[in-house]
Amino acid sequence: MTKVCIFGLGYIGLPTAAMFAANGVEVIGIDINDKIIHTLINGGIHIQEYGLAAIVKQSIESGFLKPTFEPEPADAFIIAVPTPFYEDKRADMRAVAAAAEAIVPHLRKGNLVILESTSPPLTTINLLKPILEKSGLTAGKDFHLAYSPERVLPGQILKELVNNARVIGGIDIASAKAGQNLYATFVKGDIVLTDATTAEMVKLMENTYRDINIAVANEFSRLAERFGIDVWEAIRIANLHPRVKILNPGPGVGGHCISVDPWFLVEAAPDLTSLIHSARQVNDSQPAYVVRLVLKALGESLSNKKIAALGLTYKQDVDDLRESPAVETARLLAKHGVRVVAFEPYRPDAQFEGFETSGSLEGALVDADLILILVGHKQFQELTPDYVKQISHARMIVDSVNIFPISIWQSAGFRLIRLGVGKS
Ligand code: SAJ
Repeated sequence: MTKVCIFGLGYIGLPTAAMFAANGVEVIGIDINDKIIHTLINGGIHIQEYGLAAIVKQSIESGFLKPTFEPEPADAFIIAVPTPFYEDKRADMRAVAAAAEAIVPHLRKGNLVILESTSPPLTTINLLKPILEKSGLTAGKDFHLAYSPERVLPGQILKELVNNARVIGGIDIASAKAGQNLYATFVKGDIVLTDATTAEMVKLMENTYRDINIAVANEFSRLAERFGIDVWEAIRIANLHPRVKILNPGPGVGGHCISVDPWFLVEAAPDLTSLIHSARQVNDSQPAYVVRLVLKALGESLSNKKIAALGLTYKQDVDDLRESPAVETARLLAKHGVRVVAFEPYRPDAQFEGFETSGSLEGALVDADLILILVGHKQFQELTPDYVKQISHARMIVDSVNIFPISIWQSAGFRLIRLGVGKS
């Protein structure tokens, strides 16, 4: 296969496009957002991801990657557009359907169509196939159709795209094999073939499993506070057991994957998903839990108090703000009447409804009464008591991600309150 059309130049589509282009495949990269297309054409990039800017620039300069709005006939079509949810948590599949419709006029015999976007079970067969067959061609007979979930971790996307095992679920064996043939261009990990619905479930199960594991860690943190112990110490010791791997509590679960995907299963089979549903509710209520911790620390009078909220992205050392529990926490806190000034080093210019932001760490810290750590960015891990003392009179810290060593900060005169620590 020498020419591929990729729909969606976001966190997955763009790195995938660049990997194909870097390996000599002609890539037509399609996006509906003209800011993205123009940024790319002009040598820039709209995503911060380690190593990505260089490989994208090189691919565009070499002519192998062409960012544009319109698809062209190609050997393969890959759909990597977002699948968010509506307010009521139902999957919003409009972008997938629109990409499929855009493929129809260009679909030829022998083509391969692959869906990468995380989707509810049966999407490939029940949503994608009928749209593509409007072309007059039959899936499985005239063209190949497969689902191949992206499974890369933001922050390590390029490495994981190449080295992770890649699942390819075909609507038949020939479709799965065509997918294998395509991804073997750059994938060094195992390529595992299965059917389309199994591949859809694999992706949803992976992220749901992680969500539930984080939910139990969050519930453990609440129990630890009630019973006067340090959850971080308890988890460390429990994880010495050879078959236990508890994840970390925190302000909640964000991002466009783990906080979204389990809802696809709840929507598809509400009668079978009470555990999955509860885990989502536990993780979604975690910002309110952190807020309670802060309010308790501040005491009675909240007006005239300023909180420096450090970190707004959905996790450490990425620039992605989607579904971020840190943003939700800052917003909830501000609703209680305290002044919240947040600083996000990866998005210093971002603005939010409901609370203030500062373009610099100093701007957030100055005049603050309490420092709230919401994301464990490396920059915050490196903060020292001496530095903070120079800038701020705040001597109270609420650390929701456990990045500040208690002994160092307490001996420097700070009151450090950590999520999940009853003794504090
Ligand atoms: N989090 C915790 N505690 C933890 C680990 C994570 O509270 O112990 C929080 C993070 O802070 C973040 C959220 O969970 O808010 C999700 O972060 P993550 O690092 O667990 O996962 P994502 O969303 O960045 O990427 C996940 C990955 N899936 C799994 O690890 C099973 C990745 O491999 C997927 O490709 C990606 O979802 C996706 O696109 O679906």
